[in-house]
Amino acid sequence: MATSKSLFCLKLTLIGEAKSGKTSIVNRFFNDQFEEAYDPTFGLSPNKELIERNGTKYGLLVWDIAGNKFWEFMIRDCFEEAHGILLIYDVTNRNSFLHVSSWGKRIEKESKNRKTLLVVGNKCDLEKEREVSFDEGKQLADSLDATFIEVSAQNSHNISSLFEIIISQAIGMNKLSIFESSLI
Ligand SMILES: Nc1nc2c(ncn2[C@@H]2O[C@H](COP(=O)(O)OP(=O)(O)O)[C@@H](O)[C@H]2O)c(=O)[nH]1
Ligand SMILES: [Mg+2]
Repeated sequence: MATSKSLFCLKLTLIGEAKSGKTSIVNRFFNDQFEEAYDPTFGLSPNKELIERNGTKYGLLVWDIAGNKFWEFMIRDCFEEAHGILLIYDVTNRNSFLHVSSWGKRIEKESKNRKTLLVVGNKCDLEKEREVSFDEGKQLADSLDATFIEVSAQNSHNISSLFEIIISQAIGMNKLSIFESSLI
């Protein structure tokens, strides 16, 4: 039972190739900001906020993980711990799509308990440079039994919907852990 000092803790992890826009999506959602310049994430960057849904308070923890091979060992730990996983690719970069496709299959195979998964095509503002169609993204999501959404961290398109979907699906699907509020 949650006490007034404890909260349900909802943990989300972002997975995606370097430069797919993970940090930008988190920055847009938490701070409503966007940086044009690329500043690589080092290791693991946790973001946290208190949210309330249907009269219940939750501590939302979002792990933004560096997208290169060196940090891959951490991705496994984070996805095992997470209630919800955002698989992020850049619609203007086919490699980033193949990257999340292989991560999605790994998560399906290796994960001990069932996860809430969202496949996210970012940078949909760059329509002229698109390399991955909406239908391909949707097909990947369907094959992983995941929801699909296209977003833009640059112009905010669908960013709040993306978090609403993953938060409500993760709350609906998981027995969330209780977390001491002093840690949030
Ligand atoms: N046009 C456009 N550029 C974006 C978008 N999201 C991120 N970027 C740019 O892509 C680069 C990489 O973004 P970043 O969030 O650091 O990627 P990360 O390595 O996955 O965390 C940065 O230069 C961002 O400004 C987007 O939605 N649209
Ligand atoms: Mg980053």
